[in-house]
Amino acid sequence: MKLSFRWYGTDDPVKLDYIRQIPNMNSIVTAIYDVPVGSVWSNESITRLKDEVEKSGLKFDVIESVPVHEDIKLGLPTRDEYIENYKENIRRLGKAGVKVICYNFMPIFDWTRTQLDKMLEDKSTTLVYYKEQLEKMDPLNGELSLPGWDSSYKKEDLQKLFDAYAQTDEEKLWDNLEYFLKQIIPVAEQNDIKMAIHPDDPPWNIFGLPRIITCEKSLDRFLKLVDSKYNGLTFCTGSLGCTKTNDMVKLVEKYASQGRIHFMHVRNVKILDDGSFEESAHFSPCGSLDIVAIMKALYDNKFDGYLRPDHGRMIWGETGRPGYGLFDRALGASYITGIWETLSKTSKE
Ligand code: DNO
Repeated sequence: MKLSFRWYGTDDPVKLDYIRQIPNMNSIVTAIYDVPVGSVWSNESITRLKDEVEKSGLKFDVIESVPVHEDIKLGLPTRDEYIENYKENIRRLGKAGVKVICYNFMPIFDWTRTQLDKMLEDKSTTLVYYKEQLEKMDPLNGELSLPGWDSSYKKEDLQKLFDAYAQTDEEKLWDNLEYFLKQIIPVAEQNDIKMAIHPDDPPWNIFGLPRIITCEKSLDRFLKLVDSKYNGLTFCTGSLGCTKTNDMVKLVEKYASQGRIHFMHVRNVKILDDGSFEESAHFSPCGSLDIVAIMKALYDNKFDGYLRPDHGRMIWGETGRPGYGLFDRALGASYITGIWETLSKTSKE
């Protein structure tokens, strides 16, 4: 297991030097943020980012994300041009030594929460998804504030995208994903980069838009679209695990034993009765997931991919990017390291 930490670049209030001080930290997970989705990343900016990361003593080997342009997801004629750009990014990142690229195939919206600062009993704040709040949200009014949201969309663009997705059902989305993978996976193989799709978060349709990477059946189908180890998963416990219908331990065991998990996002989530959930601290009793059992499933299957503590709450007065402060994620990282060390010292070979 190679411990890693997400960093949003030089504007991130969480400094690389602080991340470096977390025990057992190995790699930075980052991306180029100042270019439009779908364009080719310049070699200069890739080199600058790599140098910055390596200067701090950490490795530059995981990119999250190279985002997929909506035209690819929609299967528009313009997709080929964007796919060529995507391939070029894979080549350039391969030359820079990157080993894993995380991406997702969620229409329009990335991860979605309904409130970013819900106060918990201990007065920390966290991200939540309340079904009731979601039902009142209007994705088209141009005022949504979502954590994984590209705020550069104008109201008119959004309406157009929604109209286009009205013609794109789940099967069409699968076809478009297959088309994309058949072109990019061979390039990933040539450049020794493992592609790792992030599951849909939450793993169900929202705002009437289709979502397909949601459960065991869909992960099986996904992995078969191109049966290469370069076509793999970012296994996000908090995304797949916010519904009781997905058994996290069983799924981690299954896909880790197949060697198809290249990147783990580990976090805990408290599932509420009505299809709502709250993000919680990593410690198992704080949420609905058994983090020790998940880590054991990875350990028993000799997982040697990248793993990052995923979102954290805001604690100790920290402010910043929701889910991505330093303190709670550092606690998560240390908790995970503690579990791993215990497993390695107590498990019989
Ligand atoms: C949320 C993240 C996602 C993830 C993308 C990958 O915190 O896990 O935004 O980066 O879905 O493309």
